[in-house]
Amino acid sequence: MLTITFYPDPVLRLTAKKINAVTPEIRQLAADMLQTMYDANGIGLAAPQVSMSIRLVVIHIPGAEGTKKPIYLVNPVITAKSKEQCVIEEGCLSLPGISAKIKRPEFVDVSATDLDGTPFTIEAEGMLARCLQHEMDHLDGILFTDKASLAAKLSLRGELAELEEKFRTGEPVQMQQEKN
Ligand code: K1U
Ligand code: ZN
Repeated sequence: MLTITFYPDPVLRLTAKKINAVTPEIRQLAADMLQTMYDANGIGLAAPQVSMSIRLVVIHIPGAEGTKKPIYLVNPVITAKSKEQCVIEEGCLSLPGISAKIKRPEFVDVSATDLDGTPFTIEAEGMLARCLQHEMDHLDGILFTDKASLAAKLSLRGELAELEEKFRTGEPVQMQQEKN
């Protein structure tokens, strides 16, 4: 199990590096990220959230409208996004206890490489489109709170300041609904 990095760790603000080759180490990291995501009850995880500043994302959205199986994305790129936008409540494993309604494109097309080095594309809508955008923002050092409305940003100020203080003092951060 990997350790999830919390806001405001500077690694979350870096532009992650492109992966040049899918090595056994990258495959092992992807497997460990997936297990870490499951243990934290998440639906997605980007490598910077486990302090690895590389362009690797895992996503598994359970349920009938979900992804059925995990998706591994190496060097993902959004190739198209819809003009239609929608508002969905987002959370983030790196910002435990914080959520906000965020407006983003409703549909996106994403190109990436899988763990065999094979290119693939996804035409995504709903929660998958949302999660892809959220995770790919992590690769560019962007957090969902950056995209919140001004009113939401103001109301989140106290909670963000609490996480900043815990980071400064080293006080442990409580994950939400963490599995035992
Ligand atoms: O990147 C992350 O921190 C993972 C994040 C993904 C995500 C959730 C919701 C919208 C966009 C992206 C999470 O998995 S947060 C925890 C979670 O499972 C969840 C939270 C809110 C709604 C649905 C799921
Ligand atoms: Zn996140």
